[in-house]
Amino acid sequence: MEGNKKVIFSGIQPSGDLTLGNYLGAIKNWVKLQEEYECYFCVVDLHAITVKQEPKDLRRRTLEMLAIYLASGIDPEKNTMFIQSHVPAHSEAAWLLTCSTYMGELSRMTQYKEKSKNSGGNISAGLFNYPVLMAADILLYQTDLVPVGKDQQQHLEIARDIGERFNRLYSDTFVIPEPYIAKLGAKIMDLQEPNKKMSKSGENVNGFILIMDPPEVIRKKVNRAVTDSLGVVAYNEQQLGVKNLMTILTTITGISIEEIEEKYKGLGYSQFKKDVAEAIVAELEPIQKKIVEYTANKAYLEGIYKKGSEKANYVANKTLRKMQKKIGFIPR
Ligand code: ATP
Ligand code: LTN
Repeated sequence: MEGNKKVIFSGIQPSGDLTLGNYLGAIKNWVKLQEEYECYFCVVDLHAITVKQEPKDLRRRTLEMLAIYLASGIDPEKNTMFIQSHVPAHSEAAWLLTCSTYMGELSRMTQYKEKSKNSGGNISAGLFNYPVLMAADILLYQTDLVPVGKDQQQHLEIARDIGERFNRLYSDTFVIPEPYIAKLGAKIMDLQEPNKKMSKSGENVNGFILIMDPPEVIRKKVNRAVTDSLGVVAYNEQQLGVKNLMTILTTITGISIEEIEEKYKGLGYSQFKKDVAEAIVAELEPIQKKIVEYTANKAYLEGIYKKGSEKANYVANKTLRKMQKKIGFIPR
């Protein structure tokens, strides 16, 4: 811990275009938390290759992801931003932790079960081991808090189990992290099938909004979002589509659910949808401009990820050395 601030670690895979779900469920919270915590924000390229990646796309997306962090308001002076593969301790710690992780617990992971369904039978051992690498990411920085969307809760639980087990086997080594899952926005739903999470790998493009979608596309997608025939803007389980749009509006604007219900009483969905679309456009447009600027400035990005990896390597290696020593390896 530095300056008594608690430590935050989080990461996003550079494996596809980012959605409004990723932004509201993860990055927007990071921006809020950065003042209070010592933060590490990582682009997890080692995780991305658990499924097949085109090398040139992976390269482009990794830098884009860093540009998105910056454009969203993560301050490079206050936080450590880095690329996971630039800190070899992640791969090494993942191996050490793999050796005290059970096949049984890994095979219960929902994300593994879901993703291996779509892999056409060739499931990589990396996909199976994914949660151990994620545990290594988190534990190496003695992390207190991990801000993620709801879908990552199970991975956080196994990271805690892995850390606790190592502490028990070899004496106290790791801080055991807590998840930080926001009350609102932690699970943005698909606009076409509001019982499913919004995902960049969703089949219907009208179901997700990408961070880089132009304003007219955002307006069209929100306008086409599935609602219901009740015609009342209300927050409940019978109106999942409307509930999701209300969640998006409240997460972006800060206007409470009650205020939204009050404001649209008797007005139907048309004005409501227009306002949701404009809120998203107002939030994303300035970020999009900055993403384009940062992406074009390769030298600036390089400066940030190099400085970030220096600090990250220092902190991660300290923990890794402790692990090696406790396991019984001869010091180098
Ligand atoms: P995919 O959707 O393609 O399976 P992913 O978006 O879940 O991938 P990541 O890009 O690594 O995978 O997710 C980054 C962060 O975004 C994580 O913290 C995750 O919990 C969060 N997140 C992803 N989808 C949503 C969503 N629909 N709503 C809120 N948060 C989300
Ligand atoms: N599995 C996460 C990405 C991730 C992560 C992490 C998140 C990898 N390592 C460490 C928080 C902390 C996902 O969102 N799919």
